[in-house]
Amino acid sequence: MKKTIAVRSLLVGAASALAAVSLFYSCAVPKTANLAAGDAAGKVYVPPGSYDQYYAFLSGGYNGQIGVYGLPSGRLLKFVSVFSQNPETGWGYNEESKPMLQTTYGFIPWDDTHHPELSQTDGVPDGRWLFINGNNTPRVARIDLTTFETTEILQIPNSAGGHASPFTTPNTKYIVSATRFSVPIPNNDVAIESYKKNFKGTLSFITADQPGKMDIAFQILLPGFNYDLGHAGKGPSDGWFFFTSYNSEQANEKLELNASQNDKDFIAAVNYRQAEQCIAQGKSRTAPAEYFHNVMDEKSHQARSEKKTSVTMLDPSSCPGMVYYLPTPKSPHGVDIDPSGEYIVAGGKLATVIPVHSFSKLQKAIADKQFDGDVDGIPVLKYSATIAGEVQKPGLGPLHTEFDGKGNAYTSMFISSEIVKWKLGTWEVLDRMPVYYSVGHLMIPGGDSKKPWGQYVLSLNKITKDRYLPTGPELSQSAQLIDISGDKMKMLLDFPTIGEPHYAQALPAALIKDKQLKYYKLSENTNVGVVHAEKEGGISRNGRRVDIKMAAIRSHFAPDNLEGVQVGDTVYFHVTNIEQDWDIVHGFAVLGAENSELIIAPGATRTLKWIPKATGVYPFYCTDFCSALHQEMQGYVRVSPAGSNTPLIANISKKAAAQISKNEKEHAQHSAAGGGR
Ligand code: K7E
Ligand code: CUA
Repeated sequence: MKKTIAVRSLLVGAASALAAVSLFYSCAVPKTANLAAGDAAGKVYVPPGSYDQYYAFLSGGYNGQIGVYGLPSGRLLKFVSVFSQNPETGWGYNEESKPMLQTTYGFIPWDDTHHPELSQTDGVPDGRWLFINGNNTPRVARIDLTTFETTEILQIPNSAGGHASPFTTPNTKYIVSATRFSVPIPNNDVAIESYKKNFKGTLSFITADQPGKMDIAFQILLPGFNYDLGHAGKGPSDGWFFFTSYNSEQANEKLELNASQNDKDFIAAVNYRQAEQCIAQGKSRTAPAEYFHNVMDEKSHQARSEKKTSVTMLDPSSCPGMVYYLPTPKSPHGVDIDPSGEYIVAGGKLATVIPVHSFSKLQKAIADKQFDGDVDGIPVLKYSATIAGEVQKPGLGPLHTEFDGKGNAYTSMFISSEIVKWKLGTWEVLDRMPVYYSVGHLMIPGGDSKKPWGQYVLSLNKITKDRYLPTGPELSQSAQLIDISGDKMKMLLDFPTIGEPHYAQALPAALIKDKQLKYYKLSENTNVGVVHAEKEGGISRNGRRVDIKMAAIRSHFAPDNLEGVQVGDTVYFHVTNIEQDWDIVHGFAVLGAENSELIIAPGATRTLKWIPKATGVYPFYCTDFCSALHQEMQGYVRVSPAGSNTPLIANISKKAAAQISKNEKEHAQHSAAGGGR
């Protein structure tokens, strides 16, 4: 709890720098500075009909989704619905996907996503899956990169603020999640003042290499700091994971001031192989923990939720050699490991340098017991024993670092709004590029992996102020594409993003472009409401529940006229798109429905729940312009009073129905089989 003058003046310095930058925004910026001389347009131009070179996956931040953009053009290709309901796709509205958003807090239709992370093989993005974290209700999700659909969501128990997540180990054995907010574990009713005594942090290691089977492999219980970001070691540091923390002061109020007192906070260096060994030796315990695991079944297109009730918990005191603390200035944010696996780069939000630890020095410091005390039994290593170097005068507010694979590092500077290029090993600053404005993360395709594709860096900016046509008080965030193929950075392109792109990942399009699923096989569809052909459509009643099975095909629904529904029934429209053709998508919307439409990929089934409240005739129609006769793709459902005797009819006029029932009677009399519908 020391309050030094130096700390104060640094804080004031940062604050006044912030004010200066704010002023800077509104007037003096030469808006076309540092453009690649004349040829920038040509470098990002992707002619009509041609493909972008990279897929980039940008977190949507507080919209809870992922935006997929092409690079270098910056064209938006798709939104992947993850933790948020999305009316554009029906995600979280249709009955099939609702269980994906189930948590111990109930059905949560929203989250705040921060960090997309590609799966890796031998430390290189492999194009199998993309993971992303839910920050508010701690969760991790898996997105299948053949369908660009979320297929699995795991809730993280004993956690609050799943921010340091879901960074992967080099072969995707584990992804991780750490508590940003320490909380009582298990959470319970205690005085907030008892923070230092009762609040703890957890690090979760999540098995990730088997689709449909994500689970908490183990959790590590740590002192009650704020755990912020993480990255796995690779090469020589493979088997280790590094997490930044701030608030080593363990303040529980006015953190802005009270968590900025200590000159250094910590990076937690975790030997997860040691953790595995301790578990094998029976040194862990089973702790109660409630959490949901939700999986979308590929064949039935139906998500299922399973509630789990315990986790494997490791206490550092019962597993010596598992966790060490590396003192690191000053409320560090990002921690990034260079492609060789030797350097551990921290971003100290309020630091005046970029500190870089050395993994080999870390190993030696542990062997030589170069400790500087401990925190709750966790050894603290001497700063001088692990530090490899400091980048001097890098700029203000270093947050995150990516690498180009050619020995250079690029660090985002939030306060001074720039990207700074520096050299690994000599720590000298090589170049600076102003960005507009207040960059958070930055991203080089593969830039956190063993083999970066070091052609571009994308600056992910928080504030756009005067950069675009103004749109009221709230403006978009933005991305800026910078060419890093030469000695000097060249600004190429500026494009707005939907949502706040905290972090992003990208890979060469060639890795996944030809693996895309074009349609779901109808013959393999096992949804309870599926129809494989038009003639299987129909309506049935079971008490107050009515199930309508429908086929959608250019350009009609079958059946398309429905009667016998009553006010207060619970009606399920199960609509199957029976097309077996790429990109022929149908929609379904019914007048009076209280949630979204359905959007149905070829070969898939989606179900809309509807409780009609008043009698009448309600039209429904296809919402996705699918053919020249798309406007003809419609139908009606008649709603009669509760208890009425309107017969159940699907697609059949009364006259025809009467004729059919007459025929059926005759058939029955002749002991022949009746015609189905
Ligand atoms: Cu720096 Cu959430 Cu990764 Cu945003 S975090 S910037
Ligand atoms: Cu089907 Cu429009």
